[in-house]
Amino acid sequence: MTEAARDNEYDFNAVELKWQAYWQDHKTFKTFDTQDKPKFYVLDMFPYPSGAGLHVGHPEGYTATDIFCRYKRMAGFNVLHPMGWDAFGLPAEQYAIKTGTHPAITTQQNCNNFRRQIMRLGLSYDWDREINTTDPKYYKWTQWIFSRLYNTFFDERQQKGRPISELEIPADVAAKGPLAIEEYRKPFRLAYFAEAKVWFCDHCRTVCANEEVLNDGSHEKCGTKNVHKVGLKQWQLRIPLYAERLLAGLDTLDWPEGIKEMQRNWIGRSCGAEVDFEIQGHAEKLRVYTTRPDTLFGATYMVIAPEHPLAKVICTEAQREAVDAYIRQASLKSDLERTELAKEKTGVFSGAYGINPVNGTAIPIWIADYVLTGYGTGAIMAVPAHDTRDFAFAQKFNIPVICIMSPDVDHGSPDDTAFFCMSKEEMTQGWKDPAVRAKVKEAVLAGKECWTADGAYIQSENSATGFSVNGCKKAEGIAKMLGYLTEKKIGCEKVNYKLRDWLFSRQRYWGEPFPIIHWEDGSLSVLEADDLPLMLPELTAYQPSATGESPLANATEWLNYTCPKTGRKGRRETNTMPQWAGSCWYYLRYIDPDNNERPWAPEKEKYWMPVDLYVGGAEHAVLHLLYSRFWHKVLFDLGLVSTDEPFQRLFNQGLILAFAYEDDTGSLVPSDEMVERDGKFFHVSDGRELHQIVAKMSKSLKNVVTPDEIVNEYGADSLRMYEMFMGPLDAAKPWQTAGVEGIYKFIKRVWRMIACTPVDAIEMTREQTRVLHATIKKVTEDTQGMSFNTAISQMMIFTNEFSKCAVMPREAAEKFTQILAPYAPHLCEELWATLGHTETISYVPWPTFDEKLTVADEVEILVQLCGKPKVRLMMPNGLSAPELEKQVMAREEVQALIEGKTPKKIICVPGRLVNIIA
Ligand code: ANZ
Repeated sequence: MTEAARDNEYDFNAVELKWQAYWQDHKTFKTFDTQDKPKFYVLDMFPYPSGAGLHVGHPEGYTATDIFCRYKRMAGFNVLHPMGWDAFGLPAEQYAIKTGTHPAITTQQNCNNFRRQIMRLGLSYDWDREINTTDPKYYKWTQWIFSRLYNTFFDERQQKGRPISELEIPADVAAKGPLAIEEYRKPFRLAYFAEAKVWFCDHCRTVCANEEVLNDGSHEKCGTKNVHKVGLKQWQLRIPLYAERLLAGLDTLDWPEGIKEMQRNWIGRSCGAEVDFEIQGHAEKLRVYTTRPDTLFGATYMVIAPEHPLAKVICTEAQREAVDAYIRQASLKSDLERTELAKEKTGVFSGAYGINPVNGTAIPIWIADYVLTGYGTGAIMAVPAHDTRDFAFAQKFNIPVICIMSPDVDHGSPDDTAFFCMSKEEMTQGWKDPAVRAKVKEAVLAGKECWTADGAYIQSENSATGFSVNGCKKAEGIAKMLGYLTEKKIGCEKVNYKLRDWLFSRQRYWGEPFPIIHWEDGSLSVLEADDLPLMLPELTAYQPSATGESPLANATEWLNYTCPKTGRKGRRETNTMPQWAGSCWYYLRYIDPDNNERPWAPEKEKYWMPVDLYVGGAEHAVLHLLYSRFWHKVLFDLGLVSTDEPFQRLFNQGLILAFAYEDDTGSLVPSDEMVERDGKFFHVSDGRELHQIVAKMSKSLKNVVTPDEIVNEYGADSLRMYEMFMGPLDAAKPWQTAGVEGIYKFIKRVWRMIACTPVDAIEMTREQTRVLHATIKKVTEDTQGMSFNTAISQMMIFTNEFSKCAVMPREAAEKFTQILAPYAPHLCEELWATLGHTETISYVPWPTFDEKLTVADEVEILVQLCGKPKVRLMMPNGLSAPELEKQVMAREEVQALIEGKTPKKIICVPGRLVNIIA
């Protein structure tokens, strides 16, 4: 018996530090690339090591993966479980601007602090595989992958990325020599450098990706609304070329359905048609993109985006001044201000007319900013009778509305029942009323309402050509119209995506330098592996310039480059890569972190990939997870990885929230200004009553809990188990320090039950055997299914049963210690040692259970009279419904209950209840 055991009190601090030292000294969790065991790769989303250190949200996901890994090791798997740092990023750079401390120094300090905190939680990472995205040995390969992207084109026919050297060059281009060939390749490369209208944040002085500008027009990183579009030369990645593959791949993944749906929406596949309209008096045609070619007969005007190249060409002299003013005005607005946030539609008539290709009618061409330049062709045909945006515009500018679809009000469910002609009451429940539906139908037919649902076409016929869709329903109409347009060569089917090219450069210092040289003649070269890494130069001033040039422009010596072989002069790229770059492939580097010849060895990649379980926050649903899937697919096409998808199973842990307090006006009050009396909450200074709400942890609300304080008070095992016991892993749940206390008591109870009670190889009672086997079964199944909270509940049931023992049966003590080990590893290592073992418990085979022994001899049956609970009876387990009825009805207590009468009906639920209807 150890010293701790003798005095009955569990000294968690001594035990935890002892085993952490043991694991470190013995490299207990070092992973070898052996192939004699099945592999299992468990990945955590690696953290950005912020100056604030870990918060209690981090250990939630890390503990979950740790339990899973520890379970898998005991179940006989070779487990890869690594950790590292996503350490490029703004905060270290901003700190450098303020204090002059180099970001590498701050980053190092923060990483050390994070590592210390994580190690103190007993997480079983293989620390020999630790990576850091800011380490030149790491970013060498980030640069190398970028150069692969640069040197790859997408073969549409094969739907596959291929080396640019394999791109077929037309003979006339080839004849003009290398410069012409290079020019020809440019638009095919997956990475390209070109002037682009990009989001620029004045506050952060950097461009940002579309994805980083939130729906309310603010910058995700800083929260300010100082973002607007500017024209800058930027690196971009052609991710939309992989849209189909990114969509198709989702169907093969074991991911939360919600995340897959978010990715599908983000990719935004839209299936429609492009149609050409002639422009009166001009040779050019105006091409539009539409998802409803079937509504062509109802097009009463057209719209082009203010940036459309034809805007200034087709505009008449009379309209020129108004058009120019409008274009200028529109250029100051963001896409969001032009669409979702716009209260009213704006626009200006160009003076020109388009010719509707199906009936020859001339329709006015307007310039309006609700049509965006980056989507489709930047031009539309407008059908106000059947598109709500067009309807609003037509109303405002008095443009005719021609209904071409008689609405099917009885079957078609309108997505929007708020019709102008309906009263408020009718809107809430009136659609059921046939009179209301008839009223709406009449208004739609008269062009006074917009109808977007199905119906039958009317006024959709050209008597001259004989073409008609009249009478058809929507699906048939679309097919028929597409056939006609294709045959007449007026239009064709077309698929569009909302997904845009990925803006891949930032005007910052603390990021990966691009492995690029811009030569004096305007051409560029990418550095190859031998010249990598291209190190970040040392700087003393990290402030980006207001003009949008990165701080790297100040590193004169680094900046100017002369080729040692040719003497050719050039300049290095001053942009750096965005923080997403390092996290796009880190899971591959863990596989072979010290390889200096290659990013990873192919045979190791083949053994470990794909990641079997990836756990992290749902906030990465579209950005990181889409970007890394894209890189992975390119690497797959180039034969560098062996799987098409990187992450087979994804699990999102829920947010850990905290209680917060607000007064009657809804304003929030910091936790330290609240006092609790009799379950109510009051303001300390003026006594006004406050209401408890659940909110995110935040510094300003003074409700942040750090793992360090919990570990000091209760130990790492308590923190781990409490976080898993709070509720289902994927649910959001509020932190309650009082809850840790309960788990702490459980841990001490387990300690007393095994370490402070004599343990002997005695026989277990029938009930003890059942509890043991039922516990192993439940914990095995729940651990596998990541239902850690219910596994813990079962272990509490076990402890209730076995704490009664004066002598603890050895079999129960050992097996229980094994199944608790993934959850409370320090405690269980110590218990395992007190049970006389000399090796770590980490690789002891997981105990098995006998299904037959998990069921009880007897079960409690609830007897109800007309649904009201009356008595509980112990009955043999496993009775069928008729057997159960017979035995229950034979009991005296039951006969007394029904006073000897014959019941009308008896409902039996085997193993649970009998309800007697008397
Ligand atoms: C005529 C029409 C009739 C349309 C109708 C819709 C309903 P999604 O699903 O988003 O792809 N559109 C096309 N290009 C646009 C642009 N650059 N800016 C703004 N709107 C644009 O929607 C495609 C539809 O949005 C297209 O189909 C077009 O309007 C409009 F009853 O054409 B539709």
